[in-house]
Amino acid sequence: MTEVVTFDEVGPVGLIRIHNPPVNAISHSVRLGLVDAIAQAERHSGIRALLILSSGDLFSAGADIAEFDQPLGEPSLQQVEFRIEACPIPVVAAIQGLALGGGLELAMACHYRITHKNARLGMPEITLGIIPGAGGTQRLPRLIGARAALGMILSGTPVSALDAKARGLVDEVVEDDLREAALRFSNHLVQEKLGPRPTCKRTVTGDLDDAEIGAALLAHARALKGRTTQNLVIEAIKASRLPFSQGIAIETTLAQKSLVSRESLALRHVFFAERESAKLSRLSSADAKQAQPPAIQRAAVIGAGTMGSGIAIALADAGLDVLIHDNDPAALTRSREIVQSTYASSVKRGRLTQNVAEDRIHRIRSTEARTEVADADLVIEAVFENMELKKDVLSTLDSVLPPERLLATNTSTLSVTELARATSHPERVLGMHFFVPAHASKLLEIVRTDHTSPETLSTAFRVAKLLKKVPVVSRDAFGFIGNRMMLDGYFREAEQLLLEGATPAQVDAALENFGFAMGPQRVSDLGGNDVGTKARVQLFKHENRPGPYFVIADRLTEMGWLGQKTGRGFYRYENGSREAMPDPEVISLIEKLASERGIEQREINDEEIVERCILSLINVGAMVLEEGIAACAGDIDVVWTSGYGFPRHLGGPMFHADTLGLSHVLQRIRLYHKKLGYYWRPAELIERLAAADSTFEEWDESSVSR
Ligand code: T1G
Repeated sequence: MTEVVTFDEVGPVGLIRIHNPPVNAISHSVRLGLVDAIAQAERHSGIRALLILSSGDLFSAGADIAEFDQPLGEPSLQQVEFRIEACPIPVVAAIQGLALGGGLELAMACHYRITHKNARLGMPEITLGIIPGAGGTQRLPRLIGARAALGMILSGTPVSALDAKARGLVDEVVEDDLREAALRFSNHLVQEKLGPRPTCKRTVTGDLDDAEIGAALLAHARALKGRTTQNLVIEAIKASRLPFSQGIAIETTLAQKSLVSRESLALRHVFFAERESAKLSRLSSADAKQAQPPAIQRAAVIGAGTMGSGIAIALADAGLDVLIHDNDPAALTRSREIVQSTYASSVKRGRLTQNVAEDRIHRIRSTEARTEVADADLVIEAVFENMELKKDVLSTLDSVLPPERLLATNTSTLSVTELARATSHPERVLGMHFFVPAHASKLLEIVRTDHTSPETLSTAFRVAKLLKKVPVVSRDAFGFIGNRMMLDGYFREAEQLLLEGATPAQVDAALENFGFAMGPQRVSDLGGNDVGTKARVQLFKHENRPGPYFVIADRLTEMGWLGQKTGRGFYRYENGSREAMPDPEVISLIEKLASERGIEQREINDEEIVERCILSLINVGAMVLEEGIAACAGDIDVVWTSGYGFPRHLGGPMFHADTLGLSHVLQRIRLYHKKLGYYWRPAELIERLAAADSTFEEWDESSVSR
């Protein structure tokens, strides 16, 4: 009996417990343990029912994803499930917390399911680019019907215990002690002589015609844009109409196909890269590992603009008491309105109850007195992107805030090191760069300076975990990781393509077809073209960039065409709508700017647009790596997939580069270097890795030992 599975007898009930922290993943040793336990129970004549449950907060997070890249050890989860299903005595699964993927498949192979009321049950495989491969596409339709099963597997989002009961996925929902309730349930089966109830023997209810499949795909179109796994899911669920043994054979083939797909390799890369970027231990010295971050209950935000208000909401959502400060009472009023309307729409969408929304609104208090923040456990400054103004704010805060408290700035482009110099305790200062909308965007770029102390860094990681954000650490440099790559690579090249003859609509459409949520010109109009212009003004105080460098966006800013907020930018926006309308005046302006620079305009196809924008992103990404601004390529992929809308199913720019092959990437960059000049010079790191026929992934692995 392996230590990850134990077997006990409680009267006539055999109690099988999975204990594989942190998430009870169904690893090879768990599968071996389950089969051993069932065999033991079958040898024991007094055992009349079996109960499977888990230790810890959750039933199981599914198959062990870390095992996917190795040959699968026998027994497979499917074989374990066949064993359970064929058991001559009833087998009950007792679910607490979460039952996901293979964890839910294991429970569906049991004859009965009982769950705690707070549990959630789901099939998130599609978020990893795979289809359920342990009977999920065959047993789920038999339990809840083909249409509901398709919806659950395409969304990947868990359902609540009550919803699962209503759909027929579980037999009972309990309020109190799950183990006791499950034992009562199992004993009831014994007393009532209720035997096994193999799910595989059930028939699938409800038809699934093309219209319903089309409707289900439409419902998940945004999340599944550019993806293919959904086609395999549909094929597998259609097979659930066949006899079980035929359907499960088809599922196995399709699951194997999905497992080796590029889409799944990319999504699994992002899954683990997000967990790696959240590990402070990876980045820091011994003493940082010891640093125990202080408790955080009260937070303060300075600046009640859109970002400040969004950050305040994120902090309140994490259960903190928040003080938001601004000198301008009108700004505080507007902020209040933003807070109330944000929560009102969350209630309207059923994401929050009215009570929870009201509690969170009350957690956010506003003040005009900057000194009132002295009691806060952390302060985040989010005032206007201006060096002098931010320095003034930070020095005032520094004078009222006890020296051990974290002082963060939400600057997106200014030097955090220079800002920290305005304080007497630069060791407690760092950047906390939130992304629009601050309460919903997953990414938090944490910017450390050479002075930032390990304690301050670990507190920032603690805050990120509290806010359920994905933290990525950047060294302090212009634009940090994301904005540097966006400005010096991706956006810069998009502008160059406009000067050479492409239109904003063509460039945006090409990159949206590639998989970006929104193209560069539309993003610029959404954020405000002036934001980029101001960032460049700051940049040019310290660094230079060979021209043309954003001549179009800066001219639009000069003309007050700032984007959505002024009704025109790269596009026109009629009467406050968000729909981007092509603007012939912008096209003529671009033609004029191009001819002033002797740039001849020509037809440009979408392939060239995508290649140039993506390769420049990769090239600058490699420079960010070799300059030590990002700790590893995986971090860059996390930044771009969780903060800048780079398609997750391509794994992020650096993973995508590895997929393209670095020799090919280098060859193409050299071509553009020859054609377009200095700013296309290949990053040395790409030259080195290509020469060694290596990859960014291998570079990351070796960086652990560097
Ligand atoms: N396998 C292996 N490791 C896993 C894992 C899994 N399924 N789930 C989590 N981990 C690790 C994770 O890498 C981290 O490790 C630690 O556990 C804590 O995770 C046959 C084939 C459950 C909601 O997609 O969504 O079943 O970084 O930091 O924020 O059809 O983890 O500490 O070393 O994320 O509390 C389907 C994936 C698998 C669920 C918990 N299951 N996991 O979130 O902790 S495919 C999933 C999650 C499958 C079958 C198919 C989340 C969580 P480390 P964490 P968390």
